Amino acid sequence: MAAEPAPQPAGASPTPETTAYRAALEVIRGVEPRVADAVGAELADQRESLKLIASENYASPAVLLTMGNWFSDKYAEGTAGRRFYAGCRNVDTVEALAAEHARELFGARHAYVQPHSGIDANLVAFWAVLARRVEAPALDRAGVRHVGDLGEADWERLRAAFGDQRMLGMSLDAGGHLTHGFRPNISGKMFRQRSYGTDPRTGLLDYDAVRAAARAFRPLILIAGYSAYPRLVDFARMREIAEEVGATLMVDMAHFAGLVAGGVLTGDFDPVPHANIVTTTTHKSLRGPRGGMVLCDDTLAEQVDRGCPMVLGGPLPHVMAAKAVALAEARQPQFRDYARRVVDNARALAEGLLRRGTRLVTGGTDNHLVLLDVSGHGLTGRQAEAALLDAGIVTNRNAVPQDPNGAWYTSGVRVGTPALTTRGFGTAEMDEVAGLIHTVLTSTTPGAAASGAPSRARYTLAEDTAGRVRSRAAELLGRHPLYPGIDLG
Ligand code: DSN
Repeated sequence: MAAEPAPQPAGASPTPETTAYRAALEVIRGVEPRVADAVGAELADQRESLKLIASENYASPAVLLTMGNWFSDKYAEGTAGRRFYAGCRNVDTVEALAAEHARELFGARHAYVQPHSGIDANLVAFWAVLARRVEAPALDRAGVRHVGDLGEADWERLRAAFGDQRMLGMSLDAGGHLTHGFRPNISGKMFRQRSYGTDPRTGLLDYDAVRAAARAFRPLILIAGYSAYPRLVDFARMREIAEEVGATLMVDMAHFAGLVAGGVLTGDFDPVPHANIVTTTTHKSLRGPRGGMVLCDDTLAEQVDRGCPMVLGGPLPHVMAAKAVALAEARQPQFRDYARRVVDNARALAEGLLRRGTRLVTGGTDNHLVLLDVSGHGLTGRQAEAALLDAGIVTNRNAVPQDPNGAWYTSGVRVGTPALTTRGFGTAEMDEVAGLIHTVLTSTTPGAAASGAPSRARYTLAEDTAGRVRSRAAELLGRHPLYPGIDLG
């Protein structure tokens, strides 16, 4: 990991991280020992499992430590230099630093680092695009103060003020995200949504089909980005399509921000020069604290900066400070090496799975994630996810295109390499991980419900197989200790 000290030899004096965390846990233990125990147990769990959740990572001790301080006590609505509260000079410093690092790292004109999550970042972006469209008087006529206060009748009034606004995004089963206009998310209430999918023969994005959908639907926002698509997206082509139909191109790069920051996704595959507005989380491949961020051009900057209080609660200054630290880390040359290794590892994992006979959506990967179609093993995603967890391999089930098992049981399992790459795993080890996954999938048999009918949740995996996989995983994990400088005693 970046800036990680070597493991401590026995008898050596504790590292600063060890001292810091032991002291912190002692203080917490004095108030609620069960929380201190849970914090310690979480470190043990993370150390002992093969973390393959594509959206997770391990932030550096510097990033983690930056979040635990008195910045948490401060209200700071507004933006640096224009606050609704007094006493924000230190918050101004960290917010401005985070924004400056973000602009430099991504080559963006403007950066807004307040969003608390990816959903929040997307909401800020939607709002900015809508607000630029209709301007403040229409918002006032609709009586909008805070989205959280709106009831269904308010939405009707609001939609009337905005007109019939439309969003075109990637379908969920092709790898799109709930916040890209789907009904369970507020974006599905703000916009009429239509989806573009992938080519059923190849699983790849079909730009001609996206163009045809955009011409027919004429969206206000064309949204690109994904949480389960294992290939590159050509953002230059997406911009051309957006321009042709007068849409704003928004890219949600939450999953692959680290690959953009690390210079792996460049040219047509770097969203920042092509999109009008880009959103991201900061905790996935970017390896920062849990949070979000918006990058945009000058035309949207003023509306984006109104994210709080328009749609966001008060900023989290301790997290903005940690974003500044993480973004500073991502500007170091080692981060470029990390990003390249994430992709090399994903490719090695994909090749190892394919060689052993597991089906992959699109037949491989170009980024940090791999989507397994486990139906060839006679399993649902839910059965596979649970069996893998029994063997110490943490993944998440995910729909595959046109999934007959729907979004709950699914036919897929999504895996990704950002976390294990941070631990130091290389391509040969990822091939071994592919072997462990394959062993579990081929050793798991689907179970039956109490009625005798096939179950989409029950399964059997022999304990000795799970144990063998766990012990080989432990050997691999032992080569790359997590947070080697932290010894909780
Ligand atoms: N929950 C994230 C993921 O796992 O991809 C996306 O929001």
